[in-house]
Amino acid sequence: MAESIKVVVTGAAGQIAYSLLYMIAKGDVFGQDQPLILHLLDIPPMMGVLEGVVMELEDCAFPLLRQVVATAEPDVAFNDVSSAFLVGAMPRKQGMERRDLLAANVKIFKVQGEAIDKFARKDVKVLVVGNPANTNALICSKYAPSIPKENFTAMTRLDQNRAQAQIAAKIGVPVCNVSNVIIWGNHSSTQFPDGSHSAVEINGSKKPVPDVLKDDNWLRSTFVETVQKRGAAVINARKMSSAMSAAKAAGDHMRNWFKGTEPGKFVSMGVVSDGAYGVPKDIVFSFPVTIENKNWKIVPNLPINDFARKMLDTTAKELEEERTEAISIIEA
Ligand code: NAX
Repeated sequence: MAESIKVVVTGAAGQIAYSLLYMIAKGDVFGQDQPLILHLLDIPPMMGVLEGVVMELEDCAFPLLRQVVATAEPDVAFNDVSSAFLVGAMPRKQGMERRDLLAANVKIFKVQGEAIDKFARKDVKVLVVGNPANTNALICSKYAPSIPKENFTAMTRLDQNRAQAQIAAKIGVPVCNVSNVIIWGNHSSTQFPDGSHSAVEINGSKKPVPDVLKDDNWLRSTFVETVQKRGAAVINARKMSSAMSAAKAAGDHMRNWFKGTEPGKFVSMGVVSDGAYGVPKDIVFSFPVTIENKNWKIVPNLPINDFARKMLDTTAKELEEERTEAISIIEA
């Protein structure tokens, strides 16, 4: 059997982590032949709850789980880790302004970036789930200059999975028959869920989704809005934000990063923009990517029509504004 790898989950006492830790420890992310040491980070007031989570992990008797380290110290949590799920973040409280939320999170992701820089493996793969995920990932990477910026990503996989499910339901096929749905931009209501390059397998043959649907209007309106507002719809119904589906998406994101994407398929990840598709550099923007040998590559040369151009520009603008605000907080 392979040597154990260390994996950290922050916000480990929270609701997403409760589902995510199960998936990781069971072998659904890094494989059934990969033993694990789990590092769980949360804040001091949550250490009691975290103790309960540790007990449950022990009681699951997972064959792959070799050790669990629960801590409130970033230096301990990030020590020697190969993979980091940054789930913990300051939630938006009533009466809190956007800037206050950003300020609280800039502080958290600065501290964690510094700890990653000092203590994590240099090839650590970082996935930021905690919101505002894209800008948090950018800040984190800025404070970890010894780690390649390609190693910092933000989660838009939940949006992708939601989009894939909407298209599958509309056509009436199993969700696994739909591929290559794209989420462009920010994990926010400005994101652009794009079904125009997606494909569907029907009776063993693959067809472009727009040709099967024959309803571009749906793809540009109802579909986009449903995916953009799906998080709010779940909160309305459940009185709590998406957790099981968010954990599943985080696992999907990291599994693809470690194990690669299937031939002919791509997935969406928030990555530091290199200027592809006319997107400004130095923002964490969700692009379609393929992954091989743990390296992601933005899918090149997809045609971008006028509608898509407008959508890409809107979400990029929001990310530039978030970056400006975050940097002004840091420099204040
Ligand atoms: P919970 O409030 O249940 O859990 C968050 C946990 O993070 C708490 O235990 C808290 O004590 C901890 N925490 C806070 N500050 C911390 C710090 N500095 N270090 C370590 N831990 C810290 O939230 P949950 O529902 O699990 O959601 C976590 C984050 O995911 C939120 O920011 C949420 O907005 C975000 N989401 C992101 C999604 C995405 O697609 N990118 C979708 C789901 C989710 O809304």
